[in-house]
Amino acid sequence: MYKESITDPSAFWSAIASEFYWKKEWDPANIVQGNFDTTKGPISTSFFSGAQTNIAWNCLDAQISKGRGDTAAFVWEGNGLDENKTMSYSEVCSEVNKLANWLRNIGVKKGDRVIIYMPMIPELPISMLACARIGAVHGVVFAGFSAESLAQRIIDSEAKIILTCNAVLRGTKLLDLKSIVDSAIGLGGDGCRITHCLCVANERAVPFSESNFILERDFWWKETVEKMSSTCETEWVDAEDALFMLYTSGSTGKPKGVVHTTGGYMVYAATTTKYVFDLKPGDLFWCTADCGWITGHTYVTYGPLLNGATSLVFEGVPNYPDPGRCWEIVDKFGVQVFYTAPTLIRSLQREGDDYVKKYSRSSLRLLGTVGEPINPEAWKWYHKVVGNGKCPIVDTWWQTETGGHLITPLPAAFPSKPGSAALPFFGVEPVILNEQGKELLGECEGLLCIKSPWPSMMRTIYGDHPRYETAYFKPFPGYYFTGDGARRDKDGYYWITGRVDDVINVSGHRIGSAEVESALVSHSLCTEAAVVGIEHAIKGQGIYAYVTILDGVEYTMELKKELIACVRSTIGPFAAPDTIHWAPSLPKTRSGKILRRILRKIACKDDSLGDISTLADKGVVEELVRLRDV
Ligand code: 6R9
Repeated sequence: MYKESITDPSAFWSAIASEFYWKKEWDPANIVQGNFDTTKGPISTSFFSGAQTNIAWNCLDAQISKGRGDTAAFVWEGNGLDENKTMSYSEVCSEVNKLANWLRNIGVKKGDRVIIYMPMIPELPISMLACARIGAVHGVVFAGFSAESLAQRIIDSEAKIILTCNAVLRGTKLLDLKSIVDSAIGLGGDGCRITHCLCVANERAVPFSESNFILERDFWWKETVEKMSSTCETEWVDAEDALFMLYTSGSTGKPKGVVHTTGGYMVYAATTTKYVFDLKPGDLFWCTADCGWITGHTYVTYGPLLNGATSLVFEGVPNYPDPGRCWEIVDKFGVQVFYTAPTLIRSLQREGDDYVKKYSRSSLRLLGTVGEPINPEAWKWYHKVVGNGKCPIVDTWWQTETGGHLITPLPAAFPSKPGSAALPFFGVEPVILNEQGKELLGECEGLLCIKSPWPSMMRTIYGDHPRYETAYFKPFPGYYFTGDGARRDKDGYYWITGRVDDVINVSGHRIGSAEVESALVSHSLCTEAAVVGIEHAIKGQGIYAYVTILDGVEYTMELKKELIACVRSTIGPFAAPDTIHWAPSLPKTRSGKILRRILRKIACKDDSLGDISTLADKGVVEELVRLRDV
């Protein structure tokens, strides 16, 4: 199948696409189009050009018409042990239609952006599907982002509608989401165009209260949406119409609004879910990712439903009430396929095997990982202890930009190697380039690029196509540059070595060092900051920040705490630096460029600093080493 997908992508993808419902067929002469070379005109990709479809229809109505109306679409497990509910495909379809009708009633049209800022409750994927039903573009913002980050995304997306929830309990922590939304709207000032805020009342977290409600802007879900009709006319959209946008961090500047379109994304999300997770209708699949990240889009919401499977949505945290929670849930519902991030595996491994062995886990038949390289020790523990040595592991490499898995094992189809993402998925042509952009052959190590379009690749950055070209295609003309390094072994297996740019991967979350730096210097006493990623036993990478403070100001514990608090409130708690290192000055070249390579070495206590001849002032390094433990 792989060979066929590369030699004749049009035939390959159109055969698969034929299994979905299309209101209008594609133009057979233009099934796959793409240009990755800026010297040959604008970068563009299209799949199934001319066709019309609707992904919500294919996720819901198509399944119902195949007799799956009573099959569970979502099994929801709340934060507390006794909170759960199952929603069938028919029930989800009704709820999606009610919300779609409400959105349409208040004037939301095809192409309009709708921001979703919600915890992992069924209303989150339902909101995504309701937007898709009417052709609106959803922009989910992870509910761990601060008011400031949310405001930035509201402004950039020019959204007029926000869907949220008053509050949520995660473990024992209460998150007051509605007040974060209120602050974000306030912070947005004139740049914020929000006219409607729809709020789910989560009375499990806090009692029903309207104290902060603003008349004509704020609406309770249960008082408005519940009253709408449960049938809704589907908006048929072009295959290349935008389905959603999702912000992700790059190495420079503000987060990028990655835009995905409908047809190619639908076909690819469904196909990867089917083959990589071996998922069949009615199977119970649990992807632990939050819908605020790409993994939650493709493998909590769209992929499982497009396959008629049941997707488990978990509101809580894996260590509450104790570190056995995941396996308790697996046994309670009979989860067959479990997909998570290496950071979670490592943190549970540290708690010992007893929490795992307490549960049978006999329903599990396949395990997956995503988000960061998995170290072989964690891989082996996952395989041996969690999977009882009988479940294949799929280590799936992909990105927000790629929409779905690009390099991944296919379970039991070929031998796996702990720590390797194995081989490219159907239609994917990876290459490894050297720094000069030359393709390396055979066994090699270098920069990971992709040389031809695949159906679910991002089509643009919202409002900034030039940035799309500059960030991903200009570095190596003719190739999509992933920002990752990789090694290819003698069997053609890929081993992802991690980011080669200034993106830090903390617990599988992408954080741009530039964003953390700008949050630090927003503190009135911080004049300069340089942030690097360093190895972290549980999180994969941790954030190490060098800060220069105003001359004459004393560096105190208090100030250190304030600086960390500044990052928490500007970006979100997950981006808080692990270490703050006082730096009276930073190592720079004569032209003023910060030498991060040296900063990384000082941070991980590797004092073989290598070539420091480009340094303008060598004394700076000695001083930083001296101040390391201050
Ligand atoms: C899906 C997702 C993408 C970055 C990517 C890479 C890292 C993801 C990986 C992996 C090694 C894997 N990454 N999966 N590294 N092995 N199996 O995580 O998207 O949040 O955009 O992050 O994550 O560095 O470039 P996103």
